[in-house]
Amino acid sequence: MPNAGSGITDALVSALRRARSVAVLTGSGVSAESGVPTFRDAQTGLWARYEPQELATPEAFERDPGLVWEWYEWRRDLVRAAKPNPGHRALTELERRVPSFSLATQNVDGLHRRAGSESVLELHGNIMRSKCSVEGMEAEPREGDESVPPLCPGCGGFLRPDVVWFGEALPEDAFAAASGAARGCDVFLSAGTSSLVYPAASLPYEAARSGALLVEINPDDTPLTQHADHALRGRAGEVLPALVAALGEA
Ligand code: BV8
Repeated sequence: MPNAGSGITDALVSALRRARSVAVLTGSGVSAESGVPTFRDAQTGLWARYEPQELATPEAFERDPGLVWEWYEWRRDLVRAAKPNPGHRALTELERRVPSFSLATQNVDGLHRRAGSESVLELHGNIMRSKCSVEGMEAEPREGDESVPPLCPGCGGFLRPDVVWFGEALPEDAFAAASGAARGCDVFLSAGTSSLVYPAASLPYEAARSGALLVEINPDDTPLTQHADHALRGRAGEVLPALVAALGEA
């Protein structure tokens, strides 16, 4: 039995070895071991009195754009200081080994790409990019612009982080590609997510409905656990490398 502790069975390993197509959905739990707090653990220090879901909304930005911008600047500093962990790297290795691979992430930290993953679908955007809150196109502040938030060099409107806020639609292409991959995969891995935020959380169910083997990697239970064929208990930075290692030589 490769790694009984976390529930990695021979059946799972041989299914993964046979897989022609693997689709993955990740959440902030995968970045926790890189020092980027999960969404529910993010609110420490002066941000402790705010619910993330309250700040990550167009309404909050309308009400107090400076506060929201500062929150994202604080989170950007955490991401700048972070490095990909063995969980991120194991997914780049899996991508190399499987003929068709798709990695959809709810994370806005860009760590999958920094780990070398190529087919990354950023369902909720990327915190290190900014866009004009009026025109919507990607934009960076003018040199020396001290205003908070900084202003769009084009129209003078406020810049905002290029992320998807609650109540906003996901990028159509990325979500359509993630849905297609979920429907066409042999094995679907859900790693480090509480499976509570939609429509991303609908992807594992779409995969299961299409006959895929559903694998969840999380130290805790989620609403998805009861639907998983394999619920691997543990931290992504340990379980994902163990799973890829169990596949043996490429
Ligand atoms: C929309 C970017 C409509 C910003 C984010 C259906 C049912 C119910 C509600 C809804 C529904 N459909 C829509 C909704 C509303 C809402 C929603 O889902 N609300 C929830 C809270 C009930 N969805 C939306 O608003 C979406 N938009 O529906 O628009 C629309 C449609 C068309 C046209 C116009 C409008 C937009 C959702 C995206 C919001 N943006 N992020 C930012 O980051 O600031 S969501 C954000 O929160 C993250 O991206 C992520 O998606 C989510 C947090 O979840 P996780 O990543 O899973 O993190 P969490 O902290 O919750 O859990 C961590 C997990 O890791 C835990 O399980 C823990 O056990 C585990 N863990 C910890 N350590 C480790 C670990 N696992 C492994 N290893 C470890 N070491």
